Amino acid sequence: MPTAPRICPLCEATCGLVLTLDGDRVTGARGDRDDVFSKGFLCPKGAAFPQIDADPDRLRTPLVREDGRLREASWEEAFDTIAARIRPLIEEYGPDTLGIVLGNPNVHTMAGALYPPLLLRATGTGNLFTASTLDQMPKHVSSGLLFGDPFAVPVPDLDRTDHLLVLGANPLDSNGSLCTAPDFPGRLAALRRRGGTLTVVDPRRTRTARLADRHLAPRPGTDALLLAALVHTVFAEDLADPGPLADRTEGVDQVRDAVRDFTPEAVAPVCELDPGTIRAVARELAAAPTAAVYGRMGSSTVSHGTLANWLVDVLNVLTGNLDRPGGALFPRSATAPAPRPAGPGRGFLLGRRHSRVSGHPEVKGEFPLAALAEEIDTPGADGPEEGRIRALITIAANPVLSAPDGLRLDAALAGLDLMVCVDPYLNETTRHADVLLPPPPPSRSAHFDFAFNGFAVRDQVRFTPAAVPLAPGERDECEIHARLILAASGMHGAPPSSVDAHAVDALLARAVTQPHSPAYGADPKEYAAGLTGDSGAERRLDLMLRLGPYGLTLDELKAHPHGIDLGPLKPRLDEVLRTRSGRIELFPDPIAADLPRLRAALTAVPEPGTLLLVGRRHLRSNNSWLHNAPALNGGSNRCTLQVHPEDAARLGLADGAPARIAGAGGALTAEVEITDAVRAGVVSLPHGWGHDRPGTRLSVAAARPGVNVNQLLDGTLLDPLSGTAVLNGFPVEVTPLESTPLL
Ligand SMILES: Nc1nc2c(c(=O)[nH]1)N[C@H]1C(S)=C(S)[C@@H](COP(=O)(O)OP(=O)(O)OC[C@H]3O[C@@H](n4cnc5c(=O)[nH]c(N)nc54)[C@H](O)[C@@H]3O)O[C@H]1N2
Ligand SMILES: Nc1nc2c(c(=O)[nH]1)N[C@H]1C(S)=C(S)[C@@H](COP(=O)(O)OP(=O)(O)OC[C@H]3O[C@@H](n4cnc5c(=O)[nH]c(N)nc54)[C@H](O)[C@@H]3O)O[C@H]1N2
Ligand code: SF4
Ligand SMILES: [Mo]
Repeated sequence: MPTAPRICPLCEATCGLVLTLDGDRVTGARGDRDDVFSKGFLCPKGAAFPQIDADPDRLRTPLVREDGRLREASWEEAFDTIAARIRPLIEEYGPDTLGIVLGNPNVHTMAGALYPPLLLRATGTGNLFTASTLDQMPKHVSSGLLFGDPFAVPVPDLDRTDHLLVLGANPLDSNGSLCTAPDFPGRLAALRRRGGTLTVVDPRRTRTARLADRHLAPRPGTDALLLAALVHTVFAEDLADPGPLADRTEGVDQVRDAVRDFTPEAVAPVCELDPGTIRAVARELAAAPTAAVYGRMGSSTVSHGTLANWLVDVLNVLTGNLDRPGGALFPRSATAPAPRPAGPGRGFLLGRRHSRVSGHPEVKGEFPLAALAEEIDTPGADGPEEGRIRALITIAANPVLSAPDGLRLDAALAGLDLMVCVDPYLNETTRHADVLLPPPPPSRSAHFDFAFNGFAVRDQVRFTPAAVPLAPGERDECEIHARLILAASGMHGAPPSSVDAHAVDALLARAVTQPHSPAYGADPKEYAAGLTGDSGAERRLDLMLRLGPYGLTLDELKAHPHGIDLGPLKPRLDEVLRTRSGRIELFPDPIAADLPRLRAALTAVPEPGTLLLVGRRHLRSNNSWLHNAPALNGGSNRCTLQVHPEDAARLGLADGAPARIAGAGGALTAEVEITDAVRAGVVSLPHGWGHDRPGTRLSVAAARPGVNVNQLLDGTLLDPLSGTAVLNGFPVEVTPLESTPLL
């Protein structure tokens, strides 16, 4: 049987797969033992690639709404419809009448990396919403403020560290996030084998926590307090030792003053942890030869998410572990711009604009996804509805399930003048589309990880071409995006390649004037003529590789089908820092301004009996869109409410029986699963479920729909600095269903 390599696009680990092919069909997938990074690792999702790829519910042709119903259409009809309907709206109401929503799989496709920035520029809209405000935006804000670059995210040096402190992440099930590491379980096992220490902070005893030397189970939403107490202890016990970072950091003394009140004793009753244990964790961290502090979803999608993310790196700096081997380092991606000379940069600004309805500050050019519904359904106060969203483009996004209060968003989407979706499925969100543009299955697309190479625990670079040619009638997702840009910007009918040519020209025009660029002084036309690649997207990749820090070319990548290893992470703070001072700004003003809120949390001890809900991920799932693969939907991958035995007894909940869960945004019914894997006072329900809406085409998922946890939220709970929704640690009431009067 012929085989073809394909980087797995199903999570951030980016494992190399070997696909077995029977003609144009993918019949098998195994881990690629020759892959320079993943070395044969594979998880159940990767093994299910053939089923996911061949899902009969995937859309094969565009759909266009006619007389209220979606019907199959040609690509020409689809783009003609978009062009005819979007421009008049933009011309009448201005560019902000177009909203753009970018979902998670954009970081897993070449199209999603290369085209959405061009779409934004070409349409001029300021109404951008992405999954980042349901996820890692606090990290971007923290990095922007500390280092001057929101994408400068330090990554734990997993393979060399002596001590790893993990907060709010469960890489044994998620396979890692903002820490791209194929075979995370193996890498953690290796840490233990070489005598290293693993500490996990999580209100659930996760599979990751079970591996740990020490597991702390705090009350959800209190990581920032715990971290502040760790920082406090480091100062109080004279353990701070930033080493060479001392000369390159400002604000250390202000941080010391700022955390003075956050003693282990002060935070302990709120975190519900023992102060002695907090001190011990701080001492171990400081004493370790090298250590890395790493926080993810559970310390990000909480009400002090930005402060928690900031404190994570404050600890990395104070213990001297930032930018040193074994600590937390900045990966050097092959497509990042070649490093410019060290020195001050432009810094990072928040709140340059505010959202129309609630006045949320812009962050990285985005508004909170939790505020999308109100931006659509709230009429202008007086006169013209300037900036109200009447047309929406969603790309690889399912916010009806992934964002708070899906029912309100559902209704808002139904009231749009125009909705265009780029998505392979007719699902809870895309069922509202007027035009639905389906990309081909992943086996038919080339793959390059623009995003994840920048978060990888080892520098490496890999490209896999499409394993199977496009079927008749299919269009590459890059071409779909290019034609969408043309249709939305008044250029309908121009060749899609013109979008790429324009992008190449724009990038080169800048590069040839920059003395640090490999293209400095070159003739842009000649340089562009030398680019190789089978498509406009590939030529753009080739250009980025050539202009990148390793001076690679796409041809070199193609000559190495299992990738090129570029070595372990290296210190490179000088290349990264872009703050105005040219130093690490450890105590930035927006952080200082948010600290009183954290201080107030010191006295916010909850009422006895309060239940806080947290999420959980299952190895055989991925957000909202993999429940349609029979191999993944079943067994222990179920939408149950996990409840601690003490809470179950107190509330009269029985294992396997239905319970009513009520939150600020609504109520749900889910089956109770009694387990001491959640701590008392905490219940857990996974996200991405709720596949029972009419008008979708997800036959497997609809048979076991589950419920949408995000319906418990009303969209008002946010981390104010980053606009990120609080998805973990929000209050709910749980009652046995039998005792609830039927409405
Ligand atoms: N309560 C709660 N809510 C959460 C979370 C949580 O932990 N708890 N997690 C949050 C996080 S971290 C995230 S990232 C978001 C994710 O939120 P979303 O990005 O909105 O959700 P996904 O389920 O990833 O949906 C992705 C969409 O992309 C489509 N898709 C899949 N492959 C492709 C492709 O190749 N091309 C295109 N164009 N489309 C594709 C799918 O059909 C689906 O419609 O959810 C968030 N929501
Ligand atoms: N199998 C699978 N893999 C995935 C995904 C998936 O849906 N399924 N989604 C992908 C995406 S988009 C992302 S962003 C990543 C996310 O990757 P991770 O961040 O590793 O994912 P989670 O499993 O949500 O881990 C969050 C943990 O935080 C805990 N937690 C909740 N509240 C708190 C708190 O207040 N404090 C602390 N310390 N912990 C808390 C939860 O119990 C949970 O175990 O996973 C990616 N990989
Ligand atoms: S760990 Fe992630 S990238 Fe690797 S096979 Fe599984 S889903 Fe794919
Ligand atoms: Mo995510």
